[in-house]
Amino acid sequence: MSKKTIIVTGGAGFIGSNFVYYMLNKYPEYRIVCVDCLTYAGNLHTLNKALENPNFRFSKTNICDKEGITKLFKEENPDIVVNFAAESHVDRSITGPEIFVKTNISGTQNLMDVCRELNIPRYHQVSTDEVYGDLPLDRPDLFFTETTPLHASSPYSASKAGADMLVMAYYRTYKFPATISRCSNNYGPYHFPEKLIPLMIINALNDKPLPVYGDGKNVRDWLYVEDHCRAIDLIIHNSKIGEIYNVGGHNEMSNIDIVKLICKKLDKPESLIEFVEDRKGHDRRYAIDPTKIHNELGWLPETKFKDGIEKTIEWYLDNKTWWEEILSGEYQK
Ligand code: NAD
Ligand code: TDX
Repeated sequence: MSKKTIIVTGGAGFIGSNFVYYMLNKYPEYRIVCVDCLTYAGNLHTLNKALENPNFRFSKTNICDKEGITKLFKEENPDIVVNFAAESHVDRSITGPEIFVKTNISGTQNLMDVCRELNIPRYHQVSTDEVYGDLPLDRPDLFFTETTPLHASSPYSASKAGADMLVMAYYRTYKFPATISRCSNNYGPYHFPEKLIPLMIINALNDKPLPVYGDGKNVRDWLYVEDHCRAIDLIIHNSKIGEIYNVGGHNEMSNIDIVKLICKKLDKPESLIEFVEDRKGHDRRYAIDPTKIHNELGWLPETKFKDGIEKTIEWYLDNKTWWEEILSGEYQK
């Protein structure tokens, strides 16, 4: 494998940091450059081990900053740019959509424009299954495929769908060398404690209420984060440009079942569960058909949910300082 330089935007967040570690470990000869402006969701402590690696560089830069991104990309001359940087929390997009449009759409446009100007050979957009909207609970036969029409429900998913449209428009108009992956819900280490699984683990450990939205019957298709990283690795190395891949492991679970499972694993009473007001526009069910990435690139998930959730709970038990510093706000200093 020849030596490559890969720029990973959003690498101080949940999936981006897992991807940084995955790539440093799998390709010790590669140079991995993380670009992240460290919003509330970015945590430099997450990258502590990577920062010890001479093949890793961190740059605190905003993906919307054209000058900053151009300067960095000129210095690094990357072979591939993988864009994870985004505002990612649906609830925050409901109370404040503006930053979602700015980062997720304009940021993507800015990155692609710089890549075009500098003739960077490859760009990958990390998207989400939420761009397809939702599926009814009473039609378990339905799944999202890559040709399912975009039908976003929240300002977050609309901003991700807008970015996807721009990426495909750049591919068609300029032959921009891009690919897109649309993954289902991830879980695993370094997941920010505003999202369902880490929030429930941490609240349960602290004997605090476990807020379940609505009736708790909404279904998500959960994938261990490392399986997502492997899918992106396969796409950036083996896929043609202009392709879109759905990524998901056929692991549908209702929110209430996940929360009950976490209570059981931590030996906490289900009486901690509190049903609270539903999320506005709450998507009912997500379910991915991953046939294309399996047939074309040989991808299959490797971590079963029962093992992944145990590893994840163990990680939160072993890394209390990581999340306690987030709860106290210390991590931003
Ligand atoms: P995250 O919120 O944990 O991390 C986002 C990172 O991006 C943070 O480090 C943040 O500081 C950085 N960032 C935000 N705005 C930036 C900007 N303007 N410039 C530079 N950096 C910026 O998100 P995540 O859960 O790791 O998601 C990563 C990507 O994967 C997102 O694009 C998201 O839409 C997508 N995705 C997430 C999931 C999931 O289950 N979490 C599933 C499918 C797709
Ligand atoms: O306190 C909560 N209680 C609750 O019932 C929270 C935070 C969530 N929920 C529900 C809402 C969802 O049905 O749990 C489910 C999962 O919620 P989130 O963790 O906020 O994830 P979701 O909205 O499904 O979006 C995630 O997956 C797709 C990521 O945050 C997105 O970035 C990704 O694109």
